[in-house]
Amino acid sequence: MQRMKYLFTLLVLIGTISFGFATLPTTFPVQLEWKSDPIRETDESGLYTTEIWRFTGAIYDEHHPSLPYFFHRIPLDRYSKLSVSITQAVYEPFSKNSAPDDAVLEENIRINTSITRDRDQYFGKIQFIPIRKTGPNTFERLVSCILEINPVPAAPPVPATRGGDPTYTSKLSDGAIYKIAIPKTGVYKIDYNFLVNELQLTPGSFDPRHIQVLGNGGGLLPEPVSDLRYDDLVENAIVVAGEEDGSFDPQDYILFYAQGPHTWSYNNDAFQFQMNVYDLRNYYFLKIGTDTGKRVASQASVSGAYTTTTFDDYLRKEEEKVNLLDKYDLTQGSGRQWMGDYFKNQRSFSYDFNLSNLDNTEPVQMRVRFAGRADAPTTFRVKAAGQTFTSPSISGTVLTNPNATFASIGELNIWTFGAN
Ligand SMILES: [Ca+2]
Repeated sequence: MQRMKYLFTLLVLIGTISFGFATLPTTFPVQLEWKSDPIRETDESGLYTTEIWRFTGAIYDEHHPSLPYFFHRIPLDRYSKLSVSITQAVYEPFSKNSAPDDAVLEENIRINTSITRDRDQYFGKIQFIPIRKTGPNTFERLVSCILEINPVPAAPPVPATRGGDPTYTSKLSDGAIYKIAIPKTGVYKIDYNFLVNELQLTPGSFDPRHIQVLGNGGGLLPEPVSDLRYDDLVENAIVVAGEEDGSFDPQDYILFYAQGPHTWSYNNDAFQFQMNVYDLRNYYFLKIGTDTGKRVASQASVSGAYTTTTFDDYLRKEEEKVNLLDKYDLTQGSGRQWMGDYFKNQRSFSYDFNLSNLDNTEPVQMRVRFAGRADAPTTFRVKAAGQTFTSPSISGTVLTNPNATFASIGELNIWTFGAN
C-alpha cells in the first residue's frame, strides 16, 4: 500500500512538470490596466513634452522610450519557434499625442518573439506594444485579448565556434618585430634599401628564410560576438626573392599581399563598400625570428581557361568632413556617421570619376547618398553623362526640436545609363 502511494505521488509530479512547459498550443489571457493619464516629460528647453503611456506591468526600451511594451515569458520543454497570434482583442481609442516613436506603430500590433536559454531551460519571450494606429494621428490601445501561442519544436542553433582553442603564446612574443601601416589593398614590396635604411637591419645578421609577415586582413572587426575572429596574428604566405642562399642581398626583396582598412565586397550583383570608420590604415607586422616563414606555393594552372577583355570596375568618393550633430548648437559632434560636402551656401558641387579604357556600350550604375535636414521634404538632383536624375523625397524634420530626427538619409540608385 505504501508503495502504491509513492508511485501515485510520482506520477502526479511528472504530470505537473509536463503541464508546466509549453509544447502544445496554449493560450494566455491578457488584461491591461491602463493608467488614465500619461506621464509628461519636458525636455531641458522646456518647449517639448513627451507623453509616456503606462499600464500595470509595462516595460520600456531605449529605442522607443515613450511607448510601453507588454511582456510575457513561457518555459519551453525544448528549443522551439514561437508562433503567436492575438484573438478576441478589445481596443479602445485614447487621446495620445503624436510622437517620433510612433514610427514603429502600425495598423496591427506587431508581435515579437524570441527564445532564450537560462541554464538548461529554454524560454519563449513574447513582447509587443499594445497600441495600434487607426489614422495619421489617431490611436487605439489594447484592453484585453487572448494570446494563442503555438511553439513549434526546432533544432537549436549550433553554438558558433570562436576559432578553436585559444592561443597562449602570441606570435609577437619573440623575434624582431616591425609594424607596417597599409593605406590601401595591394601587393607590397619591401626591398633591400628599406630593410637596411628604414628598419636599420644589418645584412648578414639574419636569415631571409626566417622572414614572416603577420596580419589578419583588412576591414572593420566584426561586431557580432559570435563572428569568427582570430585571437592572435595570422601568418601570411609571402614571397622572399633570393632567400635560397640564406643571405638578404641588394637585389633580394619581399612581396606580400596586404588588405587596406576599407573593404569592397561583391553581393547582390553590385560592389559594396565598407569604410573603416576607426582608422585610415591597416597594420601588418614583419617578423624575423627563428622559424621558417610561410611562403606562397605554386599552383597548377586551371584548365578550361576563360578569356575576356572587359571587367566591371568601381570608383567611390566618400569623404568624412562633416559630423552632422556638430552642426547643431544644442548638441556636440558624435557618432560614426560623417558626411562629405556641405550643401548649404554652395548648392552644387562637381565630382570627377575617371576610368581609363571605359567601355561606353555598357551601362553604369550610380549610387548617391545624402543626408537632408529641412523643415519640409527635400530632393537632390544628380547630373551625370548629360542626364539629370532626381532623388526620392527625403523626409523633413522639426528643426527646433532637439528630440526630433536630426536629418534623414536619401539615396539615389540608378542602374542603367550610358557612360558617354
Ligand atoms: Ca640572396
